Amino acid sequence: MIGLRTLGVALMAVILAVPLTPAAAGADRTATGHRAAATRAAAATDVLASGLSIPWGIAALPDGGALVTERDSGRIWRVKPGTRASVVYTVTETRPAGEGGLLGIALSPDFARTKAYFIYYTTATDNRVARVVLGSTARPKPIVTGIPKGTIHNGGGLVARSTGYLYIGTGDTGNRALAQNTKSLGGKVLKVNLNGAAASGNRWGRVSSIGHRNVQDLVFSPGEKRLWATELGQDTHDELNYLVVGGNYGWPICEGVCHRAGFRDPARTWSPAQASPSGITTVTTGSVTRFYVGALRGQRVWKIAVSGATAPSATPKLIGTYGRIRGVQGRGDGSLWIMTSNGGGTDRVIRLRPAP
Ligand SMILES: [Ca+2]
Repeated sequence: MIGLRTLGVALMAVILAVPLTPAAAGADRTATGHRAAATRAAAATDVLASGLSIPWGIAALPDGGALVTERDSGRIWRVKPGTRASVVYTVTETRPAGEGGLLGIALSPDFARTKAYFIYYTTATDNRVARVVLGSTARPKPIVTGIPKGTIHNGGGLVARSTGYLYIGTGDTGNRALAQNTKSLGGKVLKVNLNGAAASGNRWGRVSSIGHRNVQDLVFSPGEKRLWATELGQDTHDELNYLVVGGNYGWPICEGVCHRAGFRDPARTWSPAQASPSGITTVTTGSVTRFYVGALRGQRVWKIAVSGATAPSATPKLIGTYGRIRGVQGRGDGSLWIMTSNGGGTDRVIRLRPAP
């Protein structure tokens, strides 16, 4: 009996050991471990800065940080994971009122050498774009002045192209006739050289495209192949537009998709309740790029598949999770930074890793 029992124990040990051979057990544990890590990563959110009020523009810095503008205070914050956010500059000549104030920000294409960046802000007399050097206390050097200002529809988006152009999104300031007036800088996308002079190829001086109501932000697709912009519509149609030089985007004659000769239809529209789209960015993971748009009234982030000049699908993410969302910034590590826009010193810069 003892011998049989010993044999039985030995057999049981063999049976138990079969699935636990070192190779099989190791592979199993590794796979499970990866799944667990992926699950944790999907839920990873880090508050990178808090206590802000209406952060508006964000520009990624090459060191993994970012510059963030605060609309009403005129402050520019440096935000970086693992460090405390700090004010690096204050735009004292901005005069915030309504939707005006310190708005967009973009690094100059020669930032690595010059540490220069551009800001869009409202003054006592206009909206303007100026050049600032990180680390310098010198006053902003204006490169484009005379963009119409108002208490609403001040535009404010900026994006630079590596080949030396700056694109500027403006608004109609509530005076809708400006959008079709090619002599006004309001309700337009401007394309200028880094010194503010009109870029070659524009049809109307600094004006690249017309018929915009209130351009919020701009972003290039990977490889700078195409330029995209978010635009706030009136009552029915917010827009995602693929921009071309010389294009007429319809406002105020046409809002949303009109199928009308001479006007460019948006690639995508939303109702303002679902969207009120503001910041736009891209996140590339492997060979796949997705666009992300922060929604103010919609209190969400839209994840958008873009194919060529079309945007075939859009998926809402984070509905209601953080309140109003304005600035968004994709990062090379596959994460997405978002900025809330709830006001009262409650706003945050949050990293979602990976992008939702
Ligand atoms: Ca339009």
